[in-house]
Formats: sequence, C-alpha cells, structure tokens
Amino acid sequence: MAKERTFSILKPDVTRRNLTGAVNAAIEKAGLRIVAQKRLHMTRAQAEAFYGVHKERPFFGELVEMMTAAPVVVQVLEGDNAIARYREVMGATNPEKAAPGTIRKEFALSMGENSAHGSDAPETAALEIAQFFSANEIVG
Ligand code: 3AN
Repeated sequence: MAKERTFSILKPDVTRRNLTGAVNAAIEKAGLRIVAQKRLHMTRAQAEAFYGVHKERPFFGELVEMMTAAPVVVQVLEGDNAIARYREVMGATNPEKAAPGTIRKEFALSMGENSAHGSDAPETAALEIAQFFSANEIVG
C-alpha cells in the first residue's frame, strides 16, 4: 500500500466543544499519524479560498460563516492510503448517514457542523496542504 498524506481540518464545532483530543485519538487509533498540526482562526478570505469549489452552492455563505466562527485545527495526516482511510474514519458528510464509530457519527452536529474535513484526492490534498503548511512544518 502506498504511503500518502492528506489534509485535515478539525472544524469549529470540535474546538468549541473541547473535542480536539478526542478526535485526534480517533485519528491515531485508525493508524494515521499527525505529522503537522496547528490551531488558527480562519479569515473569511482563507475560508472562501479553501471552499472555492463550492462557491455556487446554496450553503456556501453558511459554510464560510461556520468555518470562521471559532478556531480550527489544521493537520497533515500520513499513512497507508491516508486519503481514503481518513474519509472512511470521518464517515459520511451527513452525520445521520455516517457509520457507527466514525468521527462524524460520534461527534458531528449537522451537515454543516460535521467536525472534520479530509481531502478527496491526491491533487486536492497537495493543494490544501500547501495552503496552510510550508514543507519544513511537516515532520513525518
Ligand atoms: P465532504 O466534506 O464530506 O467531502 P463536501 O465536499 O460535499 O463534503 O462539502 C464540503 C463541506 O460543506 C461539508 N464538510 C459541510 O461542512 C458543508 N456542506 C456540504 N453539504 C452541505 C449542506 N447540504 N448543508 C450545509 N453544509 C453542507
């Protein structure tokens, strides 16, 4: 299996409820290594750029508001097939449809406040990582 890196965000609903450690425990238990991590408060410009692909969607305004409402924790996760593995560990976008034991089933509040973001492909993972981390901040 190929060792990969993916980009993760623990969303404001996680930091607000003091669940950063609980979500990180689920990530590590799944065999993913947190090889970079920082807590920051996203600016509107950062959130709009990050979710640019969704700008025509009806929930875009709400999404930007939600992502800038409180701090987030941005991370780089590393492991075998990390991109697909992390999406499995996160569970479905809609927490009601997420499988038992997934981060979203355990912690998410709604479709919007769904606790975690994970990249969906190698190209997006590389772009998303580069938006928040320089190479010397990632230590595998
Ligand atoms: P995922 O994060 O599971 O890849 P996407 O890429 O479809 O899901 O959506 C990006 C983010 O937009 C979601 N994580 C969620 O916060 C928000 N979102 C998606 N669909 C909705 C919706 N119908 N209503 C509100 N927010 C949504």
